Amino acid sequence: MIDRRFFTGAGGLWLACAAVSRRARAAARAEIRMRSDVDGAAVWFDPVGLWVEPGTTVRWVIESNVHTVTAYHPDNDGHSLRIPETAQPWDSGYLVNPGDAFEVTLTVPGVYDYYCAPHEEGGMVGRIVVGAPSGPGSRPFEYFKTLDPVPSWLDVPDAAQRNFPSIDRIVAERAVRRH
Ligand SMILES: [Cu+2]
Repeated sequence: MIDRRFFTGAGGLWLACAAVSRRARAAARAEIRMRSDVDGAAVWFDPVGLWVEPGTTVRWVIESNVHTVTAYHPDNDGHSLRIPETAQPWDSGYLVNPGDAFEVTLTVPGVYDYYCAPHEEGGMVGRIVVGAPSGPGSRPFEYFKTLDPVPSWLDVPDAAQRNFPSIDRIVAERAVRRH
């Protein structure tokens, strides 16, 4: 059931991209589900890695548990900058009911890393590549330690670092699922 739903979503994304190439700048859309196992011990974004065309509206939907969708950006509690410099940061706030959704339209090309505020330490993070990968999200997690002066941003927790799919894999596979 869950697998079928995922493949339906991926097919929809492919159709949306194909439509964009045929009709100039149609409204491309993609969906990411916010999931949990029964006892809440495991939580994740599905897919965890996604490639989209610039201008795509990405929609996150709660399937179970309570989550946020929050961009890695200093405006969000001092997190390190891991979205393009000129992109608008976002924070959904708490989404608590199944079916609750939040969406952003991503126009600036580059890599966007984001997290779920209550579950970041548990590794609930995701990565979206918009067009060609570039920007702070394409750099190593410690990149800001070499800036002068060094910003007092938060480190990305180890469990979170481990769960980001590589940019190469996202570009090659378009949608990467947690295994
Ligand atoms: Cu969460």
